[in-house]
Amino acid sequence: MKTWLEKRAISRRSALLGGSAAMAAVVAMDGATAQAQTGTHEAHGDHPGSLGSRIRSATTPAPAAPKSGEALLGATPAPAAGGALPTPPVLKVRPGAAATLGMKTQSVQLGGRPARNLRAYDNVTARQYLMAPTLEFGQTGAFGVRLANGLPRNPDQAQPHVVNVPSQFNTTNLHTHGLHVSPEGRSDNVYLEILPKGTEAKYADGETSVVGGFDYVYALKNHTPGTFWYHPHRHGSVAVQVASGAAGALVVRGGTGTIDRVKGIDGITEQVLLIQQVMLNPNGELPDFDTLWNAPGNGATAEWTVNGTTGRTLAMQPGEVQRWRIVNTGFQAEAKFALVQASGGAPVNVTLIAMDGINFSPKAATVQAVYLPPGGRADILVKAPAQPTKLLAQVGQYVVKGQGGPTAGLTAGFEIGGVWQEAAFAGDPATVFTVDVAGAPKAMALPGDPLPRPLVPEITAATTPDACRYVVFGVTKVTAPNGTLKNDLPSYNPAAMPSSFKLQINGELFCPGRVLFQPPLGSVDQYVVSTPGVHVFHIHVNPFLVTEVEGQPLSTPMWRDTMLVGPNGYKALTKYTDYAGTFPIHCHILDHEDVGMMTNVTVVDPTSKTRVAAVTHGH
Ligand SMILES: [Cu+2]
Repeated sequence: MKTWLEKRAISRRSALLGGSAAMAAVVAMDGATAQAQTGTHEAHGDHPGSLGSRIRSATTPAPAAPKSGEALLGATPAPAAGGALPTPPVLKVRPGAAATLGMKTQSVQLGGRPARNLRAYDNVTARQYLMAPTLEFGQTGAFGVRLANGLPRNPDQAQPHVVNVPSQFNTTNLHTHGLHVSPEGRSDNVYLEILPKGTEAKYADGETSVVGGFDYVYALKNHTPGTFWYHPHRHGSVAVQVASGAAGALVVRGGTGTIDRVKGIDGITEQVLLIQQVMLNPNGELPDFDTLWNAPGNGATAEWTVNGTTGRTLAMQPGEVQRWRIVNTGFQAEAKFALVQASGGAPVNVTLIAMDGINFSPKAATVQAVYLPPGGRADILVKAPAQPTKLLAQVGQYVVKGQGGPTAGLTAGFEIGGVWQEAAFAGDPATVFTVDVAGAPKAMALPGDPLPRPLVPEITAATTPDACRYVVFGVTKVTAPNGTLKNDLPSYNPAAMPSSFKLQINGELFCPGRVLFQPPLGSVDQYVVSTPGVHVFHIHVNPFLVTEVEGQPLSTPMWRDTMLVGPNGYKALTKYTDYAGTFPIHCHILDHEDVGMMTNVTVVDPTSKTRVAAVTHGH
């Protein structure tokens, strides 16, 4: 019987590619002149009237797709091996303006192999790399994103859509993961569906689904600055699209008094690092859910890439400090990210200043690695050694407690009893890029204490919650033909779903119209999260303050919005501020979410006549 780790382990090819072969390529290309394409594009309010009105009706013309053509394999020069690590282009959005994101079919060279017909965001100037642009917002204002769905029409559009059975993989929408914004209307409303351009209007109901494109607008109010991200969240096609690389960073840039203006952080070089886990069949494609669910038995594999590449080089000067914004955009696997000496493999300490976009305060943490569930982010300050050298950036799954070894896993990345918890890689990690420390010394200092407090609710581990919410992620065990219980997940069989097996929260599959909790606006809840397996808890709109992991109180409680959960679970506090409305909580192993491991929470405004704004238009 396969263990959970074996079931979910990504291809061991990644370790091979990250090992001697990739290193040989790096050495061979040392000093080469290959340049990463980067760029900054300011979005201007060219269609201000189209934002802020009610949801587009089915008959309203969709916004035009970006003019640039589709990137087909061979249509653009294949990127050279080696060379500089590319950086996602930046779409800086001004208050009142909108950026355009095009969802398209794209074929690119991904790390060491061709990837064909991926569903991914148009990557603007850097289109030969699979990396979505970075959206940059300010702390306050209405920031627009015009999403254009340029994917082909769904072949199964006319077929009945059964909830929790993945289908219609070309229908999309947009989630701003981690942003504290309204979950309703044109904001972070993941119950909307954006059908492919050209879909017959009869399939759009004008209230929860539209054809071709949609103008989102996100009203931020003194938002905490940090590293967030965006990705599709249309129930049933989330995993297929995110596993295609449809995911980009979303940076909220802070002003005076915030972490971004601290001496030693303000103005230093930043790198967005999108950790990717793109699942491809032997033909280099990800056509459907079956491909990723039945991997690797069906021949589909995923390799770790960063910004669409492997084996690239990031240049730093001796003594230089850079800020790296790391996003685990993988659809499924937790990732440990670490820097080690190329010679000897000794760990290199880094300074962790934020998790899930919320900065540490008053102190940063000195750590050997960061531990990111799918959907998690870390901001680290990397100080290059004083002498020229080479460092390796490694990514891999890590040993999870109870799932492959005695080393702590679910506690990794937290401070317990005054000790920062680390965990070993599970197997050989992939070397995703090399840091080449060379050139003139650049004496830069790390920031001192205290770091300013993040702009989050003023609650602490001592805050008394108004209610306690139990959330249990569970898999219904399936009776095998011989009558014994199977612990592993059965093969995905659309014809037998959803009755054959159930990935559930509190014993229930996702039901669009059902609301699990109805907390009042402004109240504080304690979440007690657990599972007999291993899953990933994510709440939209409001982050949570983790106070206790596996029965052990944290030395310093930590704000998160996405977190691995295991048998002994954890406790966290959240306060529902600013925004009433309905949003999901779900497992961020996205194939789990697509088959039903999701439920709804409605934050009720006691002053409103509408007691429960339940979602009534499910699909
Ligand atoms: Cu799960």
